[in-house]
Amino acid sequence: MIIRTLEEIQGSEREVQAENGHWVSRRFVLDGDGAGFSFHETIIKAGTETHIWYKNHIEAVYCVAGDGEIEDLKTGEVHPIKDGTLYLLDQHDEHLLRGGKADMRLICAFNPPVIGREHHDADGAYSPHPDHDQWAELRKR
Ligand code: 9YT
Repeated sequence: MIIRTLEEIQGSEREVQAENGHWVSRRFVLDGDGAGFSFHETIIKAGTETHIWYKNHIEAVYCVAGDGEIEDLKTGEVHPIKDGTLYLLDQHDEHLLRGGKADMRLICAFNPPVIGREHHDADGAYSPHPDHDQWAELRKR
Protein backbone atom coordinates (compact mmCIF):
# COMPACT_ATOMS: atom_id res chain seq x y z
CA MET A 1 0.00 0.00 0.00
CA ILE A 2 1.14 3.50 -0.81
CA ILE A 3 -0.03 6.52 1.20
CA ARG A 4 0.58 10.07 -0.02
CA THR A 5 -0.75 13.42 1.11
CA LEU A 6 -1.24 16.69 -0.71
CA GLU A 7 1.07 18.35 1.77
CA GLU A 8 4.02 16.14 0.87
CA ILE A 9 3.40 16.47 -2.89
CA GLN A 10 3.21 20.26 -2.87
CA GLY A 11 6.64 21.68 -3.68
CA SER A 12 8.03 18.23 -4.59
CA GLU A 13 9.00 16.68 -7.96
CA ARG A 14 5.41 15.45 -8.21
CA GLU A 15 4.00 18.97 -8.46
CA VAL A 16 4.09 20.47 -11.97
CA GLN A 17 3.14 24.07 -12.80
CA ALA A 18 2.01 25.08 -16.29
CA GLU A 19 4.50 27.46 -17.84
CA ASN A 20 1.73 30.04 -18.41
CA GLY A 21 0.51 29.65 -14.82
CA HIS A 22 -2.95 28.41 -15.89
CA TRP A 23 -2.83 25.18 -13.93
CA VAL A 24 -0.92 23.18 -11.37
CA SER A 25 -0.86 19.38 -11.36
CA ARG A 26 -0.17 17.25 -8.28
CA ARG A 27 0.72 13.76 -9.44
CA PHE A 28 -0.26 11.38 -6.67
CA VAL A 29 0.20 8.20 -8.74
CA LEU A 30 2.68 7.96 -11.62
CA ASP A 31 3.81 5.25 -14.03
CA GLY A 32 6.55 4.13 -11.66
CA ASP A 33 3.95 3.19 -9.05
CA GLY A 34 2.88 0.34 -11.35
CA ALA A 35 -0.88 0.91 -11.10
CA GLY A 36 -1.46 1.09 -14.87
CA PHE A 37 -2.83 4.64 -14.65
CA SER A 38 -1.71 7.96 -13.23
CA PHE A 39 -3.88 9.93 -10.80
CA HIS A 40 -3.58 13.67 -10.38
CA GLU A 41 -5.19 16.63 -8.68
CA THR A 42 -5.21 19.59 -11.06
CA ILE A 43 -6.11 23.15 -10.11
CA ILE A 44 -7.33 25.20 -13.08
CA LYS A 45 -6.99 28.87 -12.24
CA ALA A 46 -10.11 31.04 -12.43
CA GLY A 47 -10.55 33.01 -15.65
CA THR A 48 -7.96 31.05 -17.67
CA GLU A 49 -8.30 29.19 -20.97
CA THR A 50 -6.13 26.18 -21.86
CA HIS A 51 -5.97 24.34 -25.17
CA ILE A 52 -5.62 20.59 -24.55
CA TRP A 53 -5.41 17.68 -26.97
CA TYR A 54 -4.26 14.43 -25.38
CA LYS A 55 -3.52 12.53 -28.60
CA ASN A 56 -1.59 9.83 -26.73
CA HIS A 57 -3.72 9.40 -23.59
CA ILE A 58 -7.26 8.85 -22.35
CA GLU A 59 -8.13 11.13 -19.43
CA ALA A 60 -11.05 11.06 -16.97
CA VAL A 61 -11.62 14.29 -15.07
CA TYR A 62 -13.92 14.74 -12.06
CA CYS A 63 -14.59 18.18 -10.62
CA VAL A 64 -14.83 18.45 -6.83
CA ALA A 65 -14.75 22.26 -6.43
CA GLY A 66 -14.92 25.52 -8.34
CA ASP A 67 -16.48 26.08 -11.73
CA GLY A 68 -15.61 26.33 -15.40
CA GLU A 69 -16.45 24.89 -18.79
CA ILE A 70 -15.12 22.66 -21.54
CA GLU A 71 -15.52 23.41 -25.24
CA ASP A 72 -15.32 20.48 -27.64
CA LEU A 73 -13.38 21.85 -30.60
CA LYS A 74 -14.78 19.21 -32.96
CA THR A 75 -18.47 19.92 -32.31
CA GLY A 76 -18.33 23.43 -30.85
CA GLU A 77 -20.38 22.23 -27.85
CA VAL A 78 -19.71 23.94 -24.53
CA HIS A 79 -20.38 22.03 -21.31
CA PRO A 80 -20.43 23.64 -17.86
CA ILE A 81 -18.27 22.05 -15.15
CA LYS A 82 -18.95 22.24 -11.42
CA ASP A 83 -18.60 20.08 -8.30
CA GLY A 84 -19.91 16.63 -9.30
CA THR A 85 -19.26 16.86 -13.07
CA LEU A 86 -17.11 14.24 -14.83
CA TYR A 87 -15.79 14.33 -18.38
CA LEU A 88 -14.00 11.48 -20.11
CA LEU A 89 -11.77 12.28 -23.09
CA ASP A 90 -12.31 8.83 -24.60
CA GLN A 91 -11.88 10.05 -28.21
CA HIS A 92 -8.68 12.04 -27.58
CA ASP A 93 -11.00 15.03 -27.82
CA GLU A 94 -9.34 18.35 -28.62
CA HIS A 95 -10.81 20.98 -26.32
CA LEU A 96 -10.54 24.29 -24.53
CA LEU A 97 -10.74 24.14 -20.75
CA ARG A 98 -11.82 27.36 -19.08
CA GLY A 99 -11.68 28.26 -15.45
CA GLY A 100 -14.72 30.20 -14.21
CA LYS A 101 -15.14 32.45 -11.19
CA ALA A 102 -13.42 30.18 -8.68
CA ASP A 103 -10.37 27.93 -9.20
CA MET A 104 -11.47 24.47 -10.33
CA ARG A 105 -10.22 21.47 -8.38
CA LEU A 106 -10.14 18.46 -10.69
CA ILE A 107 -9.26 14.84 -10.01
CA CYS A 108 -7.76 13.25 -13.14
CA ALA A 109 -6.78 9.73 -14.20
CA PHE A 110 -4.60 9.05 -17.26
CA ASN A 111 -4.25 5.85 -19.28
CA PRO A 112 -1.51 5.11 -20.17
CA PRO A 113 0.00 6.68 -17.09
CA VAL A 114 1.94 9.92 -17.09
CA ILE A 115 5.55 9.13 -16.24
CA GLY A 116 6.84 12.17 -14.39
CA ARG A 117 7.04 15.86 -15.09
CA GLU A 118 5.32 15.99 -18.51
CA HIS A 119 4.27 19.43 -19.75
CA HIS A 120 1.85 20.17 -22.59
CA ASP A 121 3.55 20.45 -25.98
CA ALA A 122 2.55 23.07 -28.59
CA ASP A 123 -0.61 21.04 -29.40
CA GLY A 124 -1.60 20.57 -25.75
CA ALA A 125 -0.47 16.93 -25.66
CA TYR A 126 1.86 14.83 -23.53
CA SER A 127 4.48 12.58 -25.17
CA PRO A 128 3.44 8.98 -25.74
CA HIS A 129 4.17 6.43 -23.03
CA PRO A 130 7.13 4.19 -24.06
CA ASP A 131 4.68 1.24 -24.36
CA HIS A 132 2.09 3.33 -26.19
CA ASP A 133 1.41 0.79 -28.96
CA GLN A 134 0.75 -1.95 -26.43
CA TRP A 135 -1.73 0.28 -24.51
CA ALA A 136 -3.48 1.23 -27.75
CA GLU A 137 -3.81 -2.45 -28.69
CA LEU A 138 -5.31 -3.33 -25.28
CA ARG A 139 -7.91 -0.58 -25.71
CA LYS A 140 -9.22 -2.16 -28.91
CA ARG A 141 -10.35 -5.30 -27.03
C1 9YT B 1 -7.71 18.79 -16.64
C2 9YT B 1 -6.43 18.82 -17.35
O1 9YT B 1 -6.20 18.09 -18.26
N1 9YT B 1 -5.54 19.74 -16.91
C3 9YT B 1 -4.22 19.83 -17.40
C4 9YT B 1 -3.22 19.14 -16.49
C5 9YT B 1 -3.39 17.65 -16.42
N2 9YT B 1 -4.66 17.23 -15.95
C6 9YT B 1 -2.32 17.05 -15.50
O2 9YT B 1 -1.22 16.80 -15.95
O3 9YT B 1 -2.65 16.84 -14.34
